[in-house]
Amino acid sequence: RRWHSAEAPFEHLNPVTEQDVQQFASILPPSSVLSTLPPSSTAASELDQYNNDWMGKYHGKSTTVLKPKTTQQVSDIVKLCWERRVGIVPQGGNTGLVGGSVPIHDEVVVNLSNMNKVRSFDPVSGILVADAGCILQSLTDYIAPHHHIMPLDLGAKGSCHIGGNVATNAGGLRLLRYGSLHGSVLGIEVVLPDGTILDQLTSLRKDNTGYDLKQLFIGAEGTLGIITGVSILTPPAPQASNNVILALPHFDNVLPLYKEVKRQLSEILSAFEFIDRTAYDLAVKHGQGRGLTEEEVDGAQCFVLVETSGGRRDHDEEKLNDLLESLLGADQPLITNGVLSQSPAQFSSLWSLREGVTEAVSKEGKAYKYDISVPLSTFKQVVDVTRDHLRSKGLLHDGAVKHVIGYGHVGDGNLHLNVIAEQYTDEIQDALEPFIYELVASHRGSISAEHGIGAMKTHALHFSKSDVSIALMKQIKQLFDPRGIMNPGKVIEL
Ligand code: FAD
Ligand code: S2G
Ligand code: ZN
Repeated sequence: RRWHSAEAPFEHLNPVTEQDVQQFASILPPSSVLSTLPPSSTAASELDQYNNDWMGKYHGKSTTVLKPKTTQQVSDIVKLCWERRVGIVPQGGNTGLVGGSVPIHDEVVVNLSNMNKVRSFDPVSGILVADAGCILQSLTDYIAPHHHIMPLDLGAKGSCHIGGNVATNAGGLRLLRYGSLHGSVLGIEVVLPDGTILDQLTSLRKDNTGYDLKQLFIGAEGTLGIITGVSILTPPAPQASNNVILALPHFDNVLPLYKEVKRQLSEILSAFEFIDRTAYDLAVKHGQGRGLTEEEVDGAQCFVLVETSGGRRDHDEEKLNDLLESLLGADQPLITNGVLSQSPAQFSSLWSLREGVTEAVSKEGKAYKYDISVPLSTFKQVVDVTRDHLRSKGLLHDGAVKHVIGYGHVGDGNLHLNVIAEQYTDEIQDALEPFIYELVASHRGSISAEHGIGAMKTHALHFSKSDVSIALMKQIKQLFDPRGIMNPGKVIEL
């Protein structure tokens, strides 16, 4: 944030006062008002979990966290902030990774955790209508007995909210099979910056009546309004899921492997995830899933996790076994080994090797995360060029940068380039930015594939969006939030 005047969006905003807290207390039950200001008397330390992001990289100084239970309460709160020109940070599970979910200064945090009711589920159509504060895993558990699954899955499922997922247009591990939230979200209910409730919570598969307004809020990261309800189409649960981890001797084999796996598995392919060797070793080191044997990983430069989801376990297993046989039996095998899960426990353990990388990274050190879209063929080169760049700056050693790793969603062209350091320092930050953004732009990629812009990348939007696009985004922000109270300092630099 040292790159641009983060102060600009805050010049016209007011801090929360005791009178405001009294007003909030007249709208919400006492348990929903956590403030260090009277009449509430919350200790500042109790607000830490709301003021600090998941990585411990972004820190706010909010004095007041509000936890409404109803849409009307959200509307009344927002109306008050609108009139008082008090900044608001909408917050879900606070698992965001770009600093979007915590205050930059002392904005009010509106945390949706208390809005966690399922409003309806139709077991025939699979259409689920839920409060924004429902945790993704809770919704998964709720619809499982009805033989449906959520159309997205991500490592943060135990904490992230469906409202936060929609606000960030989260991608995740199932996008390859079930597509983006821009397709699966059918409707949303949003409280606009002036407190107006926009009820677009339709459950219609088709509704071609005017501009599709909900799309504006999907991925807006809380800068255009607070999502209070989501209507989403959930797919039928596969009768059988299986997975296999493949060890590759060279990264260059990933593309031909992806092509072959798509050809052979076709409609049952549901995930194709890449993990480089260091990412794999860190996942095993930090207990994220049972690793393969020394012999199975011998000489592997990277790994691919393949998941199938189909209608017949025996049919799918036959396809997977044929795939493995053909891969291992080829004249120039693309893989050195493959381990097919033989039990639900092993299925989860193989997934943990991929899903647990984020946790492992955060246990290993302080992560500089670059969630980027670049051509599949450049995944390894981008990681290697970044590592060489840090080495040329004398920063690649213990005490500064420990590792530079790559993993991610191959089918989405989405690489998670993570630089793991002992500490967050200006020297490392300045070595990485704008270097990485220029590298992404040289590949005509995107500086943010799925995690969004947040506070982290507002100054870098121009690497992936034209001036015309950014000007239109600013006009949309101006239209919905002319007083700039909704998540100020995030996504768009006004
Ligand atoms: P928060 O972090 O609370 O907020 C995120 C943003 O959304 C903020 O800008 C916030 O203001 C806004 N927001 C939250 N709730 C609302 C609301 N109700 N209305 C309006 N705005 C709102 N992301 C991926 O895309 N793919 C992954 O595979 C993935 N894996 C992850 C794995 C781990 C272990 C972790 C920690 C994070 C991962 N993430 C991933 C990032 C993060 O989980 C997602 O961005 C997630 O969608 C955030 O949801 P949340 O409820 O935690 O939102
Ligand atoms: C993933 C999680 C965040 C990260 O694991 O797919 O989106 O960069 C990431 O570790
Ligand atoms: Zn991801």
